[in-house]
Amino acid sequence: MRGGPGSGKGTQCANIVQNFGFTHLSAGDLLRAEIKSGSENGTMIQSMIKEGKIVPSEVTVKLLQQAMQESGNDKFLIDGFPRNEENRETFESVTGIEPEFVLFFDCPEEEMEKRLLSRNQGREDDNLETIKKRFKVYMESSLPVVVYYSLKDKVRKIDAAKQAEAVFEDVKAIFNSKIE
Ligand code: UP5
Ligand code: MG
Repeated sequence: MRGGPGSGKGTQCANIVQNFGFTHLSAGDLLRAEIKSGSENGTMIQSMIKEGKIVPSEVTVKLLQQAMQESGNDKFLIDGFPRNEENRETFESVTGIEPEFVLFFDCPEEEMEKRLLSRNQGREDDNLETIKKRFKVYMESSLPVVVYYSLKDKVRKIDAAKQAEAVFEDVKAIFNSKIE
């Protein structure tokens, strides 16, 4: 699943998990847990997130692989990853897994900015300065991954600017058409 910062990925993943039995893996959540755990990479990850930069692929892919193994499930909803071409290439070559399809949450920047500034969950990257950096990295590095998957006809675009309930109706329709 891809979509800009604050487009509602986490919110809709929670809905999808409840209805369709996937394991939700948020790369961002895994990285934030790694900071909290006090691991040796924690300080590096923390400063990358604060700058809105993309953490090196090997770190993120390892965390995703671990979480996949620990889950005991074989259906995954990967949220907020891959964020650049290098992420994608590393994940696909290390795991041998390609996504069945990619949900793309399309939302105007001003709406995402408004949501992030009122989220109030104490995230160190939810301040205007970092948000602007996240948007820039998203446009420059993450959108090309969406283009890559579009060319493989794997992208399902969702209008993520609507209210959360309406967005979920559209998400459900896509999953229902996939899981027959
Ligand atoms: N909200 C949600 N849906 C709404 C709707 N339809 N209408 C109105 N409000 C809505 O939602 C954000 C807020 O909006 C919430 O308050 C929600 O209630 C409300 P949320 O569902 O949290 O949006 P989400 O798209 O998940 O936003 P998030 O901020 O998590 O997206 P990011 O992609 O920026 O964050 P992520 O955690 O994925 O990554 C953070 C950082 O980690 C990155 O910037 C990067 O530095 C690092 N990172 C990597 O380096 N590599 C990775 O692979 C992943 C992350
Ligand atoms: Mg999120």
